[in-house]
Parts: sequence; structure tokens; C-alpha cells
Amino acid sequence: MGTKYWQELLIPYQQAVDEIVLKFNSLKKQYAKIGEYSPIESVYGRVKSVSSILEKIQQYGVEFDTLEETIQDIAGVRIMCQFQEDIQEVVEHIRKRERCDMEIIKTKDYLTESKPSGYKSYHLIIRYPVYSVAGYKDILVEIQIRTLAMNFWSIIEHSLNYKYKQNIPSKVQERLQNAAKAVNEIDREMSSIRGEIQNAQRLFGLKSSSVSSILENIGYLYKLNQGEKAANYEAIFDELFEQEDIIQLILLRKELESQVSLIESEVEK
Ligand code: 0O2
Repeated sequence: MGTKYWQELLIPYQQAVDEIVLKFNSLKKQYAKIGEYSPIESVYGRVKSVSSILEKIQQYGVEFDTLEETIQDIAGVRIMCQFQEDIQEVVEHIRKRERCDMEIIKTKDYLTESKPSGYKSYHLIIRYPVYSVAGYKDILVEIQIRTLAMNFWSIIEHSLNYKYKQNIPSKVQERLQNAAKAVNEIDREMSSIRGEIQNAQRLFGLKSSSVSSILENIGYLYKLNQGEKAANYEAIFDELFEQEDIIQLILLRKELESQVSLIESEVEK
């Protein structure tokens, strides 16, 4: 099979990966916009390299004309979460998209029972419709969902497999299994203070969006020739910001927003 065959075969896979990564990143941004905690921390996507596909074909004796059904992770998306509990939330979200764009056709739960290596993650194989230059095609995509800590372990372990080709020395394997237990412990500990951490993150998000809105509206007041009012609000803002008084900053944001819409409606008259 020549370069052209692979290039053409992989075009819709790349498109599927790009679209899905964009969709999950957009969800993350929406959570931030409404000041809610996002179960998605980060998203990463890749199309399997031709060399890895060829290795799998060899390893499993896959026929070329069935490779797209047999190798189900040619398109791969990885979603990282801060807490174990977030993983289920992301899975539920994907389930709800069933009739929209992502049909789940297989799940693999390596959370309830990790792999013998110590690997933990939740995998979904979804069917995803793509419209590319070649027309319509349903693409299989593997979505891996795991915590940041699980991801850290998995990346290190995966890179060792490149060196040892599945034959990691037993001493190293043992160490990796110990590290997997430690990762488990970290995730458990983090879960126990999840509420506390989420509150702190929400507060930070609220402060950040309030500051942006206040500064934007002060600038707008200047543009509306309301220099005196704007300077007055600027002084109040400086004081509250220095005092780190988040509640008063939120109230100032609300006041400025209603002031601006009042002035706007007067200007329109
Ligand atoms: P890459 O480079 O990520 O593409 P198979 O699909 O043949 O590997 P299986 O069991 O049907 O095997 O699928 P499974 O278990 O869902 O594995 C698919 C992917 O999960 C792997 O793809 C890895 O990314 C990841 N994975 C599974 N087991 C382990 C493990 O023990 N350690 C690590 N670090 N990752 C694992 P690839 O093709 O192996 O690699």
C-alpha cells in the first residue's frame, strides 16, 4: 500500500479527531463562561501513525479490507479530568450525545479493574459521522478518559514499552505497579477534598470573569463620554481589587452592568 493510499485513508480520521477535540474544548470554555466547574481538564487527539497501524496489522494478522473495523483506535481522543468522579460525568455527557453525533458502540472499564500492568482509564469506542472531501463516512474513534494522575503514569509506562517492546523487566514492572498504587492513592486523596478544591476554583473563576467585565464596562463608559463616572468606578475597583474583596467585586460588576445598559437605553432614545 502506497503513501497515497494511507494519506487518503487517514484524511477523515484526522478530521474526526480535530472536530471532537474542538467540541470538547468548546464545552470546557462554556463551563468557564457560566462560572461552573468543568469535568474536562484538557483534551488531546491524534491519528495513529502508519507505522503503528502496520505493527497492529502484523500483530493481529488483520486483512487490509477489514482494518478500519478491526483497528478501532486509528482515531484517538484523550480527555483528562482532575478527579475520578469527573470521568463518569464525561461518560454521561457522551451518552447524551448518542442521537446527536457520538454513538457509543463499546466501553472498556479499566477503572473498576485496572489492567495487569496497573493501567487505569475508561475507554469508549464511538461511531462518529464525518463529511470530508471524499464525502460522508462513519469513523470509529477511541475516547480514553482518565485523571491527570492516571495520565502521568500511563505516559511514562507507554514510553517504556517503546524501549522494551512489551518485555519490561519484572523489576521495572513491579516498580510501575507500585507507582500505579501511589497514583490511585493520590486520586483518592484528591477526591476527598474535591468539594474544597472546586469551591476555590469557582471563586477564582468568578473573580476573573468579574474583573474582565468591570474593566470592559469602565472602558465602555469612557467611550460613552461618561468620564467622571468611569473614573469613580475605576477608583472603587482599584480599592476592592487591592483588598481582594470578591463579593464586593461581584456586586460592582452587577452595578456597572446595569449602569451601562441604563446609559445605553438613554442614548438610544
Ligand atoms: P497507542 O500508541 O496509544 O495507540 P489494543 O487495541 O490491541 O492495544 P485492546 O486491549 O483491544 O488492545 O485495547 P485497549 O486495551 O483498549 O488499548 C488501547 C489503547 O489503550 C492502547 O493503544 C493504549 O493507548 C492504551 N493502553 C491499553 N493498555 C495499556 C497499558 O497497559 N499501558 C498504557 N500505557 N496504555 C495502555 P496502543 O495501540 O497500545 O498504543
